[in-house]
Amino acid sequence: MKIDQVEVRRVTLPLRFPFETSVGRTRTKQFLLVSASADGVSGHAECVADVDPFYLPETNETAFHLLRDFLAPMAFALEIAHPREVLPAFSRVRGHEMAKAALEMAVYEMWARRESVPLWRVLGGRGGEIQAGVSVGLQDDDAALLDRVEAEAAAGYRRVKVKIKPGRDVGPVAAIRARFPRLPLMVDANSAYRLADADHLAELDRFSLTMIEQPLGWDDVVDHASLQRRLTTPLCLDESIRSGDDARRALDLGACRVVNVKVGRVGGFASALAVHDACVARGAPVWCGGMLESGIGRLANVHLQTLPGFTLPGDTSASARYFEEDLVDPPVVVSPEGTISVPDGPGIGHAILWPRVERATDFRQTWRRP
Ligand code: OSB
Ligand code: MG
Repeated sequence: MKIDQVEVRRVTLPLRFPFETSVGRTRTKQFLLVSASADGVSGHAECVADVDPFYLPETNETAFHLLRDFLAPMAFALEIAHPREVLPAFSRVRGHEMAKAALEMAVYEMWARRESVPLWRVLGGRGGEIQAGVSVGLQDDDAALLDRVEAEAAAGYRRVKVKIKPGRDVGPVAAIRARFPRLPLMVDANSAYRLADADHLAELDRFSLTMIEQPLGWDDVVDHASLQRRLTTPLCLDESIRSGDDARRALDLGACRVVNVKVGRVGGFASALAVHDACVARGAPVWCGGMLESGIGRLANVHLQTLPGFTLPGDTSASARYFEEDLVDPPVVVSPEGTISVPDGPGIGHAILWPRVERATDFRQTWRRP
């Protein structure tokens, strides 16, 4: 198979509630929607880059540049026997995992549609359902935080993650624990601490958290290994893991005991599968993170989580937590038992609402194979 056409749109969706982390506050979701076509069949994927480079270095602008000037031309030159060949073909480009992933995932999705199978089948997963968790942003005060946690636990989510940052950590976590003694609970710092904060972070050990996600530098594993030796709570790495090799090195170094995988952060499905396999080989749990995706990216995450190493609930929650109107029909829903059912239709398995995508698109470019 040869790719005939790549199309990139810039899509803007209002978020129902602002989402705040230690690196900033997001009010609207803006992302690139990438479509790849061959022989009249198109596949679609969402790029997880943001308008700013505050979570990781890429932005929508850098991703667009990489797609137009490097990745689409490389993809057009390929004769593809399986979508797993796409990411290795981008290896000359260093970094830019989010841009690579968007195109690679679009080819995977197109492949599934060509074969008329659900994406999970191409990835080696299974049908059925997955467990849903939820990520709660920084709130104005502890009362608002407790209300949110209560609402999410009541909605059925199997574990709750809350964002922390210096000055908003031990106090809020103690308040949640006092009210919900048995709730599976974890925290995510998005790199807001230094190794010098180790004694302070060790105060979190008394709350039976399932893990502490990415407390230290976004590109660090060495300090995380030092910190892990001083904590009983498992560390989980997000930002620091951008390939299967990164996961192997981090686990072997003792920098974490759990890994968060985001397909977009690691360069695509082939790399996410490598992260998954590195974790399974070491007996480390892996779970799927989220990037406030629309239904298109959200469903890709649902399919990935059917692989056997995903033993923990991830950050994949219901569309309605984020968007008044999602781009897929039906939207992603979570059962009262905290599960999401895995679609069995071709590709991501839910219809894309193209009229809505059109209304949300303010910029588009199409490139054809020369
Ligand atoms: O660190 O996991 C993160 C959202 C945007 C950027 C980074 C992160 C997050 C989340 C939200 O935690 C996960 C979601 O609900 O999609
Ligand atoms: Mg995180």
